[in-house]
Amino acid sequence: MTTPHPMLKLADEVRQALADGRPVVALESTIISHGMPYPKNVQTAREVEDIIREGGAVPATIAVLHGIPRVGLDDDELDLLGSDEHVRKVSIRDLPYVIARGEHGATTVASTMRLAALAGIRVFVTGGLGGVHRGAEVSMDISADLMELGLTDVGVVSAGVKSLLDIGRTLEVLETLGVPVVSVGSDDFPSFYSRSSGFDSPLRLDTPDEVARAMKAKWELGLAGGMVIANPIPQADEIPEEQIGVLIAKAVAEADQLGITGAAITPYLLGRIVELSGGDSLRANIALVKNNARLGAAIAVAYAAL
Ligand code: PSU
Ligand code: MN
Repeated sequence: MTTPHPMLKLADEVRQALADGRPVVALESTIISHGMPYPKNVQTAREVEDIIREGGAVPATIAVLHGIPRVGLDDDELDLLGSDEHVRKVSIRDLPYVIARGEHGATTVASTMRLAALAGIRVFVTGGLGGVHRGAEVSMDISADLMELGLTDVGVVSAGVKSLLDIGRTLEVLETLGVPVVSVGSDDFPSFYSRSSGFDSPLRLDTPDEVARAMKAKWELGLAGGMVIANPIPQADEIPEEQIGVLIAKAVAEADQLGITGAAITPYLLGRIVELSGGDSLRANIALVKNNARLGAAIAVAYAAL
């Protein structure tokens, strides 16, 4: 096992599991602080941790609290992340800042991946990945999540990429960065609320064990960087693209009009889509994160057994 980086504070349970080589699943916190409204966000975070435990792995939610990168949080800490308005959205570039200032930070996919890797965790569960924003050929707004996937050895389970992003260009950038994009049990690459995005998945695997073996092969070969493990939303919870696409387009147009850019854009769009869908998008979001937690736990268990 890797010795956790000394600047991180690990929960005892997480530290012990890693020392024993038992399965651990990392979870991000931007989804809690900036991805869902309170109190559903905190309730979901707890339920997701429970699902990971039921799946035989130890959950490790990652965030920065009082300037300290933390791996594994208790109930009160999850509540603080979900309710305190001063929790900053922290991607890779923001980590030094919140640490120096002793602030609270909710970590994105990129910064959660990095902190997970520094702790020695190989599997991470989230909802949706950041990617290439629509219009990025002018704005150059490409999430640091993609760069991090090219660098850091963590498998990231998500429900794919929201169609508020440019999915085709996101897949192209991932290819350039050498990141395997694997859809589990599907030939289509999923688009978060919908089981398909209209794009074929670059790769397909069908079982947690196959995914674990692909991760192991990658890193044993010294191929640095992560893996996108795309898990389509369950059929019963899906919102068809025809239905959600209109609302997404409306939210994107509004953001454009309001001049919202940079780190604020994803949280704005997520919140607006919840309003425009009358809560349907939030229900789908919660269902897909739980579905990802089930798969992520199974992959972590399979990986630990290799
Ligand atoms: N996509 C979602 N839900 C989310 C996010 C993205 O469907 O909560 C969050 C994740 O934390 C992701 C971040 O890493 O937004 C990407 O933000 P940006 O595009 O600013 O890098
Ligand atoms: Mn951005």
